[in-house]
Amino acid sequence: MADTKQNKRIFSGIQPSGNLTLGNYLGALKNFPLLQNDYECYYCVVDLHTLTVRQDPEALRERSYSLIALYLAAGLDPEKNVLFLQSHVPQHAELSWILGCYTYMGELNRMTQFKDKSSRHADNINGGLYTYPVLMAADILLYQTDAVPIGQDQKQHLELARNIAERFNKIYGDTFVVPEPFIPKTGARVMSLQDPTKKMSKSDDNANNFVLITEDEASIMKKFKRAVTDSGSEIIFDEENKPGISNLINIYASIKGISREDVEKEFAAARYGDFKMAVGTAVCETLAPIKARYEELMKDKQYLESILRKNGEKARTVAGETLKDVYRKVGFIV
Ligand code: ATP
Ligand code: LTN
Repeated sequence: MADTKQNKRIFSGIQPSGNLTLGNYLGALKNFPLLQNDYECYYCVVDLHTLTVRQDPEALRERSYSLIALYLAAGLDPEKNVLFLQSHVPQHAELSWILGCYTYMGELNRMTQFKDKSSRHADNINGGLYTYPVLMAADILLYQTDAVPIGQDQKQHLELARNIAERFNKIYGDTFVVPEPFIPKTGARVMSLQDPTKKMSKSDDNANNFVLITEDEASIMKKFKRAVTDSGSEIIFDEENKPGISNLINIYASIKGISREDVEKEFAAARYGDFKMAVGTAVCETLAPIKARYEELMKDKQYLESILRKNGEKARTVAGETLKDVYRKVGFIV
């Protein structure tokens, strides 16, 4: 049979480590529903990953429900996508152990997210933080994933997953599909509104640096009004000399689904102040219905719970098949 998109698989995950930002939305979440009609999609709430940083147990549980509600609110149809929790599928941790034995320290030492997070959490540089990319590789490889929608910052981790898959396949014969990254042209790296040389991040201490998906309109507008811009007055994309304006162009292009050049043309005669307000308004228009739907969904935990239970079952079946094949190949009695 021809290899149609229908039997191609997508996998992606987001950590329930905080409220999602506009960066998470444009870099990842916004692209998830675009794939649901053409691919078999697995979207996971990767709760195991969050323990690399200390979590409050009750808050973590609440944020996991919250993230599933956001997946749905962003437009993911629970009948068409497998929406599930990582901790409901034990095969993630099991495969992670095996893949760890096929990953070199040298490879893990090169991971920039590890270097970055260990400098930010110097009092808790734990083993999980170090081996985290191996768990991410297990997440992806368990589902024989063809493509992984992610933001730019995860590209290095995806490269590692590819290398591990290729290494394993070479030793034991074809076992894993080697996944491709799916990184959007605009919105793949949304920068902080106050310091546009660093990534917008949900764990930032300064709330003026980010906009949350569920933030109220007045607050979003205020943050865009205060967003740092650059010297000069032209609205042109130049990341090196105009990081602030370039970030805003990128956000607007991604929200509207247009190119950066189109944004430059649309605002050729505009002033910085007007442009900032236009970006803020476009962001609010897109996020408002998502926020409203999210708030509705959060009132019905039983519904969210039922989705998780049903889909956990499906995910375990698919993951179980891959793991069994791996166990057999490495020499375990299955
Ligand atoms: P933290 O700030 O706690 O490290 P994070 O937001 O970087 O978290 P995740 O929640 O795991 O990390 O990210 C989920 C997805 O959002 C990933 O695909 C990631 O690449 C993407 N993403 C995160 N930040 C941005 C950003 N600023 N711009 C674009 N995409 C982003
Ligand atoms: N490492 C990612 C989250 C993540 C992920 C995944 C993304 C964990 N497992 C599998 C895509 C596929 C992050 O920190 N943003």
